[in-house]
Amino acid sequence: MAESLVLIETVGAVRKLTLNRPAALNSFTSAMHRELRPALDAAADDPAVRCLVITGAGRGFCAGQDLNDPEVGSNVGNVVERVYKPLALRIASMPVPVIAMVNGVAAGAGANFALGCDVVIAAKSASFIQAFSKIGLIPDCGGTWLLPRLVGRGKAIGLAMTGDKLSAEDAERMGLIWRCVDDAALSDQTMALATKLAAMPVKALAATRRTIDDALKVDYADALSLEARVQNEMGAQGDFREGVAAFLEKRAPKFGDR
Ligand code: T3D
Repeated sequence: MAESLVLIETVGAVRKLTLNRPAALNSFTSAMHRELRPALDAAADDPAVRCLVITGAGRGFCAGQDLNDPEVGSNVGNVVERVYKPLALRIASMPVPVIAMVNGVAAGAGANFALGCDVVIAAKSASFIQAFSKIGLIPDCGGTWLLPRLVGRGKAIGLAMTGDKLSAEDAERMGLIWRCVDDAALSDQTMALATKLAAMPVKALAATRRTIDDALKVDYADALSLEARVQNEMGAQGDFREGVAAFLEKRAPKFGDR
């Protein structure tokens, strides 16, 4: 039987997905997408999952679209609309925090797939490449939206036009990613953070992501109104009552909403 292109593991309340085509740096094929989408949907639908970690097998995270895939070249825009847009939106709408554990090179749609996650932790030896310009394309999988928001227009255009390799250390310095850690510490530090987030009020964490993204689209007064609306929703959740009660009773909270 062929090996799975997306390995699925569950560690406590953390679901870990590993892109698994190491010989081709885990570049995306149609077959991999056919496994990845249901794996993401299953994590979203499983109430026991409270944090998602995505990584790659071998020395790469993901080298973007597999350029050997027969679908490439036929109608690039159609692939972006049909595959990469829903993939990016799936990540952005996960009901739990999503961590990209970037173990190696992340290029093209693979880089932006990682950058669309809530927290990006990369090994020192990892790198990020907006490889699109080198083959006559523009950044996709959310790159045009994410890059200027993460690092500002100037750096975004520089990264996208040159397609230069950005080290994980520079990516952290630039504010493109959350943390760069020693290679040997990547897995432990990521899983420790995932376990910590999984024990937090994840419904509020997902609402935090959504509200920050929404606030970027409106003016200050509207952002303040948005906060009031979402806070109203959060204030009605069991997690808020539990958080306050635990604080007052001087005990650890036990959050359950999702
Ligand atoms: O139509 C549509 O679908 C549009 C959507 C586009 C979205 C995109 O993602 S466009 C961008 C696609 N990705 C790239 O252009 C990156 C191509 N890869 C590279 O530039 C380099 O591989 C890296 C800089 C990422 C890493 O370089 P290096 O020297 O560490 O590794 P390598 O030797 O180039 O790659 C190792 C193997 O992986 C190699 O195979 P081989 O020779 O050992 O059999 C290489 O061909 C393969 N590989 C790497 N990236 C891809 C790939 N095979 C197919 N597609 C890839 N994207």
